[in-house]
Amino acid sequence: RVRNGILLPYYPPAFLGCFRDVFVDSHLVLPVVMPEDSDAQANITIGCSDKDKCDDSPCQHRGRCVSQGWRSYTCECHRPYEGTNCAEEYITARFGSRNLESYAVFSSDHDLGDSLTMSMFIRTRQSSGLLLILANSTSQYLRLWLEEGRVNVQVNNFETFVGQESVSDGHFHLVTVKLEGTEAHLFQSARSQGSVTIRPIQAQPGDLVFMGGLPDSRASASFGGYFKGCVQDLRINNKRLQFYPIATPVESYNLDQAVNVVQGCISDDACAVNPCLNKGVCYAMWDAFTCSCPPNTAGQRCEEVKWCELSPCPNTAVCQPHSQGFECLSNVTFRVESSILHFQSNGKIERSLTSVSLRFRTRQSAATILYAQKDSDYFTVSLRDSHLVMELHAGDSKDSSKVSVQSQSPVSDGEWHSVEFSTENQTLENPRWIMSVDGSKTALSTSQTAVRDLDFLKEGADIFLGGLSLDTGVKLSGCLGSVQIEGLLLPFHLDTEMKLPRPQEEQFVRINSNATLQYGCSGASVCSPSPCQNEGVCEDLFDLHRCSCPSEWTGQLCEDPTDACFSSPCLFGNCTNLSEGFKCVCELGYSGEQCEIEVDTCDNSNCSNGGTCLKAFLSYTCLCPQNHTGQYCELPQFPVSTCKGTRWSYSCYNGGNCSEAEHTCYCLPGFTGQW
Ligand SMILES: *[C@@H]1O[C@H](CO)[C@@H](O)[C@H](O)[C@H]1NC(C)=O
Ligand SMILES: *[C@@H]1O[C@H](CO)[C@@H](O)[C@H](O)[C@H]1NC(C)=O
Ligand SMILES: *[C@@H]1O[C@H](CO)[C@@H](O)[C@H](O)[C@H]1NC(C)=O
Ligand SMILES: *[C@@H]1O[C@H](CO)[C@@H](O)[C@H](O)[C@H]1NC(C)=O
Ligand SMILES: *[C@@H]1O[C@H](CO)[C@@H](O)[C@H](O)[C@H]1NC(C)=O
Ligand SMILES: *[C@@H]1O[C@H](CO)[C@@H](O)[C@H](O)[C@H]1NC(C)=O
Ligand SMILES: *[C@@H]1O[C@H](CO)[C@@H](O)[C@H](O)[C@H]1NC(C)=O
Ligand SMILES: *[C@@H]1O[C@H](CO)[C@@H](O)[C@H](O)[C@H]1NC(C)=O
Ligand SMILES: *[C@@H]1O[C@H](CO)[C@@H](O)[C@H](O)[C@H]1NC(C)=O
Ligand SMILES: CC(=O)N[C@H]1CO[C@H](CO)[C@@H](O)[C@@H]1O
Repeated sequence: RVRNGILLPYYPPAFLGCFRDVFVDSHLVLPVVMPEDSDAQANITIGCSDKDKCDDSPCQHRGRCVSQGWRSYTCECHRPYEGTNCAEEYITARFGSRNLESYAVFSSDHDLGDSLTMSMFIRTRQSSGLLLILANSTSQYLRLWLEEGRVNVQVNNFETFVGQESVSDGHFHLVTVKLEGTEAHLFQSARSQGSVTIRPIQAQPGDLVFMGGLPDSRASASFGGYFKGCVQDLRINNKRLQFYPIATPVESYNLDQAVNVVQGCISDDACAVNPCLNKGVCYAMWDAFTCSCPPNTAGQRCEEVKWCELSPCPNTAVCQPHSQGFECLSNVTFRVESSILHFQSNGKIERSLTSVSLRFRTRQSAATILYAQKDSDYFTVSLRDSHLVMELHAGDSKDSSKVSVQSQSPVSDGEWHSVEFSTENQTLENPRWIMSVDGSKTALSTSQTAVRDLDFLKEGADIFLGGLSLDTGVKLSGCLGSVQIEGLLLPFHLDTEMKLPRPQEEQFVRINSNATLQYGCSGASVCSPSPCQNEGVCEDLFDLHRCSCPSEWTGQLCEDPTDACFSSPCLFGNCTNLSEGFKCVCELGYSGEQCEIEVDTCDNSNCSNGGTCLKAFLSYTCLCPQNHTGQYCELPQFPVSTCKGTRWSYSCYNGGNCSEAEHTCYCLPGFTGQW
């Protein structure tokens, strides 16, 4: 080191450690006790403690202790703590307390260049509001505001990007914006939320930092209005922007102005004007409230009454919550003798009617399910040829305003089917009407039309279920589930059957109050008495039965035996059961499919010469005419020829000739004997 041109001797750092038994000329120099204020004793203590100062955990709020030799330590504090022992916390500033417009302005006296890191803790429940603006005399070169709960960052009035995670959940979030050269980054806690390429900014002494809003409330409004919430430990680079200074000295910006900013982070009393309805009890939370709702109510403000928990429906029905009310859903069985149900709007229906949905089940191939009419407008849902057909005619009476759609597949199969009839896109001038059966796209039928809605149904139309109003048209035989027009039920139950009247404004009501209904869905009694014969088991398939036959029987009613030989079809023979019927093996003497033909032994008989064939068992005999004889009458029957021998005369029979020798005859073939 040089002072006044003279080179000073080099002094190493002061010794840190222990000495003992230091003698000078046999005098003990150290350790030695000296007066307290003695200069020679400075920074010397008795003993040789090598205890680490960090062993006592001096750093509070989870600050990290860094040991520095034996004597001292430093604390690395977590934000928002500060001070030697991290004992001090930056003081939180409350903006928008009691919904006042509040903001604070800081001025910088530092040259930041083009690298800037701004960070702060924020806590809010508002999804929008202005957080921070950095501005010089000509430009607001950094803007931060909340939109839909997420932080928006804009640099140089131009490059903008949005954080991915919402911060408006009522918890503290550390928000960090880094502008480095041509890049801007946003972090929430340690997680990156996005980045954008920017033109470098130039922050200069005298630039202003607006926190929570701008003095001009209209300018603030364009960023979602004034911020409502809390801010703590705001920093730009290493400088603090303190609303309320802490005791620990830190490098800070100057607070120029603070309007309606309040110390601390005290919540507004959200329960001051009880927001909970229906006798719900309000509990205040930070800038929010919850309602403890009495039973039967729900919703954030207990605004929904759970009507169904009051069991308002008759026991043949199921209660379904409905906006501001409830509906009693049930199925109804229609038979030829059932009444047709008649409905009308209660005159208070506001919504536009653009859809109809219903569930049904039938085996009828033709019937009217729903029919609605007002003047020349009508709407029908019917079965034709086992297919579902919907027809709509509304508005002026031109043919082009008629809609007719038919299901692609048959529906009269005894199964439940759900049908929806609706416009595809209300925003189009000529919306397409779509019928979807069982939600299947394949059964989707469309039609182009000028008919936009079914609003005539709410304007005094008569709506009938189960048949036409007149006695023409085939009445429905089957079941109907809930029928809804734009979500409004055509109720099978009368209000007088319910324990509570339905409270909702918009309703359809049943008009014919003395109609008798058969609730639930039951088919005709097709199995009692059982039509199945031979102990076949009857299965009810809804308005249709099926017989499950024992193995010996078959046919619709188990009336046919499976054994083709059951009826002994082979008259004279043995029967064999085959897949394609039976086969007879006939006894001798019989033929034919069923051995019914007795074999005619006289067919092609050999009886000749007019001999008559006489049938016998497996054989025949020939009855010969007089002039013939033999087995087949093949022989002529000759008279006796008389022969005269030398000694006496004799006779040969049956054509036999006299032989030259006396007493013998020449016989014809077939004959023998002496004569
Ligand atoms: C004692 O130590 C402190 C801290 O290291 C130092 O500032 C001070 O000058 C020392 N005193 C003497 C007399 O050296
Ligand atoms: C204001 O800031 C912008 C952006 O950093 C910079 O381009 C402009 O020169 C600054 N104006 C003044 C007057 O400092
Ligand atoms: C109507 O019938 C269907 C099909 O059997 C059934 O799922 C539904 O629960 C019934 N609805 C009511 C209200 O009983
Ligand atoms: C409805 O039609 C409008 C106008 O053509 C179109 O922009 C929109 O995407 C359609 N919406 C649907 C769900 O098809
Ligand atoms: C309902 O009652 C009215 C009058 O009480 C009667 O005129 C009408 O025929 C009845 N309808 C049925 C379906 O019983
Ligand atoms: C008769 O034949 C049919 C067809 O091969 C078969 O289904 C049936 O079981 C048979 N009946 C008996 C009694 O073997
Ligand atoms: C018919 O069946 C019986 C008993 O199996 C047998 O004795 C008889 O020979 C059969 N007859 C013919 C024509 O096959
Ligand atoms: C008729 O005679 C011929 C020749 O002897 C014989 O083959 C045939 O079986 C006979 N016919 C009858 C039906 O007896
Ligand atoms: C019987 O006599 C006639 C006449 O002489 C002859 O043609 C015939 O062959 C004789 N018959 C026999 C069996 O000898
Ligand atoms: C009944 C019959 O046919 N009789 C004849 C037998 O033979 C003689 C001679 O050939 C005939 O005269 C018969 O008429």
